[in-house]
Amino acid sequence: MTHTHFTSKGTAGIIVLLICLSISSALSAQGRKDLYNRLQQLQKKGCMFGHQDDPFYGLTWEWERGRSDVKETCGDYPAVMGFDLGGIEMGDEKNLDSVPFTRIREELVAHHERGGIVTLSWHPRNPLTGGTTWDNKETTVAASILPGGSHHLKFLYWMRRIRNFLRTLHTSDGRPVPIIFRPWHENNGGWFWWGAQQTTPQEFKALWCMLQDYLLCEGFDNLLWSYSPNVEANLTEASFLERYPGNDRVDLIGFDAYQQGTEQDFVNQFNSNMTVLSGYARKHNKLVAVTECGLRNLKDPTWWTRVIHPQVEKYPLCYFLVWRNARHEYFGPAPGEKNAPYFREMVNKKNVLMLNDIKSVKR
Ligand code: BMA
Repeated sequence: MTHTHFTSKGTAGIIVLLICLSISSALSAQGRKDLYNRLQQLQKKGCMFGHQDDPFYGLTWEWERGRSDVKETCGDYPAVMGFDLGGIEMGDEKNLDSVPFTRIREELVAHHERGGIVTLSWHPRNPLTGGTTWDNKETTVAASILPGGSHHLKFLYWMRRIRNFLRTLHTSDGRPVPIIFRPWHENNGGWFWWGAQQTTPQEFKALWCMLQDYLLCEGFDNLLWSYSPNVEANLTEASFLERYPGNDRVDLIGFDAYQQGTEQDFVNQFNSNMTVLSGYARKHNKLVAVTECGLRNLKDPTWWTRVIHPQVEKYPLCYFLVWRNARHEYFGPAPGEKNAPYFREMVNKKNVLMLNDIKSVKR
């Protein structure tokens, strides 16, 4: 009896697996490939500028439609816009930064339709404790949501909610929007519950695979997978690979790098880490980006032209994205700010790409 039970369960599992494999190979990930090719072409022209939450709020305004601090500073939208899914797993109406998901959908599709590139990150709550994404004390969270774990079923619901939202990200004629998808970011740090102090490399990779296999199985061939740890001291190819999910699972590699200490430390770390990443990318045909960066509140207004641009232009990067212009902290430009003329000078350079520079490169 028990034996029969196990056999039928096993058979069912194999059938599901075969169906999934045939679905994903039948789709042959065309959307993903097209986006990869477009990014590769664009990278030959220059490096795109990106901004998180660009159309939602700025230094002096909130939620008004049609506005953008970047556009109001230099006359053009950023080439790349970043949005965050944190909270979608709970069925919330707004993400962790109070942006309504309906508005995220609207702006993400609009940016794609005007010829821009979009990227999604995810700051999920802690599925074991119910705490925030930064609730980092427990080291058993990953194990609890992996298959066999006490909270696996709960996490399956969370992934279903992501799936349901991703399914709505299509153009008016029903075509899925190609998206740079960047889950489990800054995973080498210890501030998120999926960090290096909270998970073993095996657990982390299992987390990545669980989410990726689920979404592939659900038919998402429009996601380009981006792996982006934080910059770190003494990065080597071997240390980079410790938590890397594998070449067959990642299309774009990058890092998140904020200037928090001295300018010299930032520049040194940027270059030492980028040397490793771009070397690896060249050997394995991966795209490279600075997936997040910034200097909080642009304390040095010349940062754009004097610090970040000279680093970015040394490497074959497809984009660099600065974080959001929130009230309490901002990383992008805004009209009237001291940094605005330096920002304009930077985006006027031939090798920095804004929306108008990328529109003509096919979608
Ligand atoms: C952080 C800060 C937080 C924010 C989070 C997710 O870097 O900007 O205020 O909630 O990103 O966007």
